[in-house]
Amino acid sequence: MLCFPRWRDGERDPERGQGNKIIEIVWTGIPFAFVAVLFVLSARTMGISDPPPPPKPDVVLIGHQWWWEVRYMNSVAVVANEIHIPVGKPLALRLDAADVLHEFWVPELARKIKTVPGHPNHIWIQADKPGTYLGFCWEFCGTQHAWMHFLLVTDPQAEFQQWEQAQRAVLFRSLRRGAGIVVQNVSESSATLIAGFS
Ligand SMILES: [Cu+2]
Repeated sequence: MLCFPRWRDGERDPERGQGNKIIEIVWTGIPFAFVAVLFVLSARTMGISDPPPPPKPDVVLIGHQWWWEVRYMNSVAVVANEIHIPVGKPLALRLDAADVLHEFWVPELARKIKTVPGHPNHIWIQADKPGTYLGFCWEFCGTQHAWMHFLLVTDPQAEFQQWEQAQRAVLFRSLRRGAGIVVQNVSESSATLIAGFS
């Protein structure tokens, strides 16, 4: 409408106007309202899709050259290269790296997220049905990077609890055996030391 020429012979130039407050308020207010609505919608969606992590994560995942360490914070179970999670429960994962950059990725269940030495990252993960998924390290992290796969197994709640308790029992058995070996070694070396002095 503004570009359409309306000129007839003998007609005077139209009046020039400037500083029309109403027009300025309208053409500033409408885009501002659009941007404000988009901002609120985006902030709300971001909060729903990736909520802030809790102070204590459920699982800590540590990338090593070239394997994954998985620590369950509630049960103190520790496993490697096989992550189990319960179906229907969102879990907060904290991701650390022991040596170099790695990247956690389960294409069917979780987005890519880097593990950075000294800078923990966080991600929420939730499964809706039982299954087994293949996960990868997606950051070149050294000569054996291509083999740095892992399994993500989603269990029904009761099965997950059984699995977690079993892993915890394995850990405690190993610790007890380790403590026994230390005690035995200490007493053997003490005996050798005492024999050497006597
Ligand atoms: Cu890698």
